[in-house]
Amino acid sequence: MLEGEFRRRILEKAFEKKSRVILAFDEHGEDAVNKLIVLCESLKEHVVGVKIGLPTMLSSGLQGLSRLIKRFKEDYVFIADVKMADVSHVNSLISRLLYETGFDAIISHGFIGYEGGLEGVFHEAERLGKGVIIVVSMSHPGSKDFIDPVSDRLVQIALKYMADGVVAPATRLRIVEEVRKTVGSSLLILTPGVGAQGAPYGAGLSAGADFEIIGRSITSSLNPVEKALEVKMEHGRILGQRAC
Ligand code: BMP
Repeated sequence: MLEGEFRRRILEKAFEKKSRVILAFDEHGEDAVNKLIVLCESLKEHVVGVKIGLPTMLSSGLQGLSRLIKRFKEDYVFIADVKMADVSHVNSLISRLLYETGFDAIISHGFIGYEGGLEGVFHEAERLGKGVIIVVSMSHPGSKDFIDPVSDRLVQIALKYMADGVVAPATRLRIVEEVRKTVGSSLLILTPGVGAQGAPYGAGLSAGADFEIIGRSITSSLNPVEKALEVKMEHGRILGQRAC
């Protein structure tokens, strides 16, 4: 399978930094971008990607984020977490704005389906050589109501349209294991839910994920570098076991 640029870069960074950590940043307010700059400066050796959420985008605007991404684009991959779920022409506009801001990949919901929905995201991604990541299950209990019963079909959509990866929860490892069985090495699996949401560091990796998305445990820590190192050490232990 043809490896997309986003996927190639994030795996390259994982190898260089010996890290499987994607930082989730969701803070808002006047100082949010400055705080993210400080984190980006200090975590360069330990984190492969930065996933920026809507609270930050809405309070800081895309211009400030564009400058930040330009400054750190050699150090990290940047993921826009907008969990897209609109009709195609709107998805297409949002994707264009985010990709032109400098984001390397966008997270979209899969339940909107392809025709007249996801196609807007995939077309923009293809046109600009960028990445798409599809949510196939979420870390909160309510995901069992509507999303989890169709997780298998969401994974199939991600495979069919050659997404770069999927998001699946470290809080429900059976799902991560199932997704890995289905996709083999065709898609990256990114797992949120570790740390602040209760799953132990390394839980996602132990179930076969490629990366763990970690937010507040690092961003709210008094010593983010120390916390990232602690996580990295646990990841190293688990990847060592996985290799055996
Ligand atoms: P934290 O580690 O602070 O709980 O942050 C988790 C991050 O992962 C948040 O940015 C959230 O939007 C995201 N996320 C999640 O928690 N669960 C999901 O199912 C999907 C997500 O993208």
